[in-house]
Amino acid sequence: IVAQTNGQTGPFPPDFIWAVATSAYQVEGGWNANGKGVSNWDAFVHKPNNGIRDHSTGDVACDSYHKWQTDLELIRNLSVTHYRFSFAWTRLFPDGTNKTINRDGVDYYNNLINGLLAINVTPMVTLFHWDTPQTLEDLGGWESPDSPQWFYDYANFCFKTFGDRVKMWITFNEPWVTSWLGYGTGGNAPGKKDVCYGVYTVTHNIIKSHARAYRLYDQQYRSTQNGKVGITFNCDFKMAGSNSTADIAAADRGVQFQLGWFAHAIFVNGDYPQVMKDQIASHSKVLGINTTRLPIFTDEEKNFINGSSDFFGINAYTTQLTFAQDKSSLECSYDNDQDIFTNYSASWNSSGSDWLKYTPFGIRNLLNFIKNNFGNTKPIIITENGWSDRSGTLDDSERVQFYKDYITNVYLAYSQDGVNVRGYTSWALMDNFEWASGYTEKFGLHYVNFSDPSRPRIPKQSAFYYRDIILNNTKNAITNNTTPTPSTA
Ligand code: GBH
Repeated sequence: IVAQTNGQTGPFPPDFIWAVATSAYQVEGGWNANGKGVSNWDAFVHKPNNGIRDHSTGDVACDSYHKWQTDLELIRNLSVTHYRFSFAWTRLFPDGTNKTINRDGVDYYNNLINGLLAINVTPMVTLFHWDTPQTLEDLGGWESPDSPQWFYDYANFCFKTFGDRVKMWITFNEPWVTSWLGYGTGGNAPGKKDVCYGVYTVTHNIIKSHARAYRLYDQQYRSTQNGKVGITFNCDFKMAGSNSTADIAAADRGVQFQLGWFAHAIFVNGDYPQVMKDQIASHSKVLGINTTRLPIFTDEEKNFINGSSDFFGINAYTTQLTFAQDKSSLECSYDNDQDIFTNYSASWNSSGSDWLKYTPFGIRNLLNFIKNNFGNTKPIIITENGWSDRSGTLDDSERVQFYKDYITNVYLAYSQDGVNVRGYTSWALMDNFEWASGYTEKFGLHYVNFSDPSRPRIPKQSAFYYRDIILNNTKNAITNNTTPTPSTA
């Protein structure tokens, strides 16, 4: 039996997934290289007054379009079992549809996938990480009833072309962000603002799109390709601001509105959480709105959606204190429909991002919430977890502490609470384009010099630390085949 380094971060089960992640728009660059079409993010960053903090773009980003071989080196040095990355829809279908296939894009992803397999790293591919083809955005994007068909055609091509080697698919990354920030507040591309109706329409279409891709895989690919298809959500854990019944209910409601909005239909019964139906109906009534803002699934759609995922992907970062607050007299909005107020405890340390506070207990609570509300039979995979600073320092002892404390809490959820958590993913492989924050917030295990045209990458202290955690766990997995004794510190 190999001794554990600290007795807290493992051992996890032998087949535990240890991954590191990126997404296409955030790292690739090559925004118009060799036949790639324009995405909503390409369009958004090139518009004046788009609100991007440092006025930057992802035109070049980490230049992974050209430097994928260097990325493979970094990935190999980390000793991860899986690499999570996304396809840029417009690199494969320049106009968003299967009318034109961009060979260069197919070659690019083939090279990356084959390169990963050659170093014994399993590709985990996200089909959609927020970069909608602009041609489709112009037709209404995810507000269009045609969007499930667009996504079906795209997923079909990807399964057919890459599915002989890609065995793990994530349909959507954080659809809440697409709905709420893309079509609600407008802080993200495409920058639309419809907090009362649009956000609910978008989520409805995304859930249908996901289910269509899943059923397609079931019917046409699973028997020969034998892979898994899932979806990844984000949720800021909501901790009751006091032990009053009202605040406890408010915290629960907040998680149902953020996570249950998507997960309830897919993992529970094909439909939205009852608390959302009730809240939206009562707010609409007060506002004098007679139409159903929360769209309705037919029974056929419910059956089609229910159970349409092989695993539960979750991106977990932070926690919010949550209080009950009657907002029924305020403007019509998904935000106000919840009747909650959230903030952060002053005792939680700050990161380089306003929304991200140091709350390691929250990841354990969130995993338990998933277990108790969305089922514990399918594997739960943490598909992102990470910490930002503004400096990008190589001496990132804060990030090292973050990984230690968060992974410890994942381990406690697994070993003490019986949560079926089967994988953990660090965000991110390297510093990259952090959406509306541009390059000002850095999450990387590797530093990237964005003023150097060759975009050199340098490992931070956290890269070595994460590798050690992985190696200790995989060593344990190989040499220790007894049931792990949970360690309570
Ligand atoms: C993930 O989002 C993304 O998947 C990834 O692309 C990103 O780089 C990474 O995390 C780090 O942020 O201030 O109102 O605009 C994490 C969940 C949800 C966190 C949206 C930031 C913005 C809140 N994100 N949120 S707001």
